[in-house]
Amino acid sequence: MKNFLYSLFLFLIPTLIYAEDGSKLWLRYQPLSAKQVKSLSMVISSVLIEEPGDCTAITELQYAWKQLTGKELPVAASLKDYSLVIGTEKSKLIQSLGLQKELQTLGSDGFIIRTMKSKGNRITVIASKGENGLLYAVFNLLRNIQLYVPSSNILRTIQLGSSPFTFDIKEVPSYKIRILNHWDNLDGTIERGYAGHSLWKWDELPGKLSPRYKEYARANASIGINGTVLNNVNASPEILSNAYLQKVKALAEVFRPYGIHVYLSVNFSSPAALGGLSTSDPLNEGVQQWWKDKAKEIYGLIPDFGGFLVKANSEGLPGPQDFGRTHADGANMLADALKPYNGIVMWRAFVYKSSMEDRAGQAYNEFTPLDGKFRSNVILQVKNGPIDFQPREPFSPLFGAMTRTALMPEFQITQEYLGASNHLVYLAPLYKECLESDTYCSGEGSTVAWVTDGKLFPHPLTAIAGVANIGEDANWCGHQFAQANWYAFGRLAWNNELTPEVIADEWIKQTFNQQKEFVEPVKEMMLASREAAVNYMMPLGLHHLFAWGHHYGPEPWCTVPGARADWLPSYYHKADTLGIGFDRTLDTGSKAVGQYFVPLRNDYNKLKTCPEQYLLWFHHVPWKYKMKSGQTLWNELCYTYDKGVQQVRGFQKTWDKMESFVDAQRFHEVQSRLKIQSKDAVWWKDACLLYFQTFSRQPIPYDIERPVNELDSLKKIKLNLLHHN
Ligand code: GCV
Repeated sequence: MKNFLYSLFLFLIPTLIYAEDGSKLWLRYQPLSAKQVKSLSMVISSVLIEEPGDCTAITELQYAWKQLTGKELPVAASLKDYSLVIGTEKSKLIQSLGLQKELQTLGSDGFIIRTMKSKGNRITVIASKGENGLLYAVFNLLRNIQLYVPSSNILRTIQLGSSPFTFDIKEVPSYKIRILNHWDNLDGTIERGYAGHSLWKWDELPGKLSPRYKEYARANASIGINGTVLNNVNASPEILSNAYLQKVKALAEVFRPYGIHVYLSVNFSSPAALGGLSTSDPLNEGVQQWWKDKAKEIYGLIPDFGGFLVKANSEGLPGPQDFGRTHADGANMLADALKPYNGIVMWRAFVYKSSMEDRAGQAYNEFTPLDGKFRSNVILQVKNGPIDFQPREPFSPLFGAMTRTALMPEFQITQEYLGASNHLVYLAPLYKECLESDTYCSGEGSTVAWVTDGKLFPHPLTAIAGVANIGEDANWCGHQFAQANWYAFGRLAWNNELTPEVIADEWIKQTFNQQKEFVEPVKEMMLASREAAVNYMMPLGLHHLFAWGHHYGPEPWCTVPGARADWLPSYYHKADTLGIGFDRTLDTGSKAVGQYFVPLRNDYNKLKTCPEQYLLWFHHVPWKYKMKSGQTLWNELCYTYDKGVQQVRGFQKTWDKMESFVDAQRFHEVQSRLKIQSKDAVWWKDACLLYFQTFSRQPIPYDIERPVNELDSLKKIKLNLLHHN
């Protein structure tokens, strides 16, 4: 019996060690070895707290220190060798170290981590203007400890300062507001959410607080996110009722210690729908007063409330145009109501009417005439591309076109068009591609990043938004690797100069392990994954080939009687016997290319100079057109789809080899999702090639994998997933 129990115990050890469900995200704080703890103590061995003891930064530091080293970090009463000194500019000690002037340049969230000498002691100082900065600094320090200490010798490897063994870090976030948009409905469902139901338990709030609220706040703070819009942009007026505001207040109180401000999406017709007014016309005094009263009520409950996010006159939602007013009239009316409390309005530019006008050009046409007409506390929220979060789009031409209006990029973290939570698609390369795009609005170097982060146009407001992929699943995001997209969004919002490589490296090491044999191949897989998805879904500038409603699988043939043309794939691919692609050129097309600055306008306009990744976005191209590779367009399309399939097969091979490096649960979850992705990639390839072949009338090159599906059977697939267009 004893022997049996002993063997059972031995058998269970690995399971216990390896039972991981991903719920800890990148905040796992894996214990360091005794040698590593010793190395660390030769840099930091006590903490001198120049802040009130209940400061969140200290709590997080102590918690993590215990996890990493097995011990509390001793609190020192006075300065000692190897002290970590933590304080804001108000601290006498920080002032005596001569940091005050420098801190003034860092804004409210920036910080310094610096190794210095003081009275003969070698100390590391964490300093900022306010408490939020300290929190970000602590998370930065903890990240660096995790990334560098496990390498053999900390004294050699933490060379973050000007000389070895020192920290010299100074960070100021790229954007003032770094915000998640939750498309969570009040009934607990999430529009385009693939990780279970909403985290927000509206029925239980405000009385009951799920422990996950605090975990959510910690995770966000650890990557620098400082705002959250709790509800769907397709907003129910109900969110502004007092009953819901009480619930929002309860959440705001949990998030506040982590520097996270709460924002709400509002329905433009709330004055009528909720307030019982006869109109919601923004120029009506009663309506204006209603919003002012509502703002007063909100700020009475939540003094640090951030403001409103508004989707208006878009996809059937109400807006100022219903009353013959402009977007500026609508946004300014809300901005005036929020102004006394320093609240802001994020007004979405995602608008398109059911008209014959090219959808890709509509937001630009509606908004550019309003440049300079918005209040200073309004910021326009612009999706990265001109259509709708496709696997690849050129950047939205609104970036750079409205120099007198603050503009914020909106990215999608949730994978509406990228295989939901089944596909491994690391999105940092997509975000970065947009941020790095040169708009040429003020000559070369006017990147989307610089246009929006205040470097080029000094707007008082700078912000960036990501549509969250978070739900109540244990691992938060559905797919273990989808956590990397939440992480990457936060890190890029904090520092838009970081590279996808660096972010992936950080994420893998904190989320899984530090072993080179694991980190390198997994990183390579992540970095290739977005391009792979483009390849097997919509290469060469193809877009919106998705199935009606759920946007998961391919349906390039889709027809729905009475449907809006611009909700159907054929509107976008325009395949016929001559060729394929949307002609947006100046002479023969929709002229949308004219919305870009020179030289892009000219480059995109000409078939020969248009980058091939955008070819079918801007041109209707003959099937036999010679591509740069020397292949015809048709062959190139076939080879690219096939490449996408092969890439996913490669990811499977990579992952299967990683079994010994990962806990069983996470290994199997990822493995099984890669199987789905692999099958889906073939589904995409067969569906698109077999369908487009009916137009090209060319054989699929014989050296690539043959279709394994019949077009007719693929056409019969009807997935029973949610949603409208
Ligand atoms: C929240 C696309 C999505 C919709 C989404 C909309 C938007 O159309 O399919 O689900 O609605 O974008 O961004 O407002």
